[in-house]
Amino acid sequence: MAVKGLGQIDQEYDGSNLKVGILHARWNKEVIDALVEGAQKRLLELKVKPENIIIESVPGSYELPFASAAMIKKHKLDVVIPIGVLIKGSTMHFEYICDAVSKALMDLQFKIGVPVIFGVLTCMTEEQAQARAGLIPGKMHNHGEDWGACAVETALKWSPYV
Ligand code: DLZ
Repeated sequence: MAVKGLGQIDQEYDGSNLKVGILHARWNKEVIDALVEGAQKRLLELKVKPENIIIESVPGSYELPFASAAMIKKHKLDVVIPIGVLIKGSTMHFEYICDAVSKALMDLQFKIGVPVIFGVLTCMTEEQAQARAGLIPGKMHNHGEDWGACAVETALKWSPYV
């Protein structure tokens, strides 16, 4: 049996008072669209109100950290889910962007006091990315759903102590 993945959450969460941002890059659109849909579906299941799910976009993953900070302030968000899909090419571009973006997103949450979920896939192939967005039947689940659940749990459980 596979052990990977978030699986069941630890308790039933009620996200009805939360304001959640989904900020997605537009590179690798097919995969992005599925991940955004997965995150949105899970947020709604955890009772976040549709009008409190704000979706905006940036060109590529490199723009996610700066725009996440701006989006948190602009919409007074309780949590943001930046979503990007980075796929390795033939140069070092991938390594630099993955490294910069993951570090900037980690740092942002401490600076701004709002949780930032890590919704960035860093894949060696397109197929790996499609699998992680649930686009290859029977392979893997849609990781966007995990990010939606992480957002609600983290905002409700930990934000009150910041
Ligand atoms: C330039 C670039 C490349 C090569 N690959 C990706 C990718 O796989 N996924 C992604 O989200 N963005 C990519 N980008 C665009 C950069 O993230 C960024 O938008 C540009 O370098 C402009 O700052």
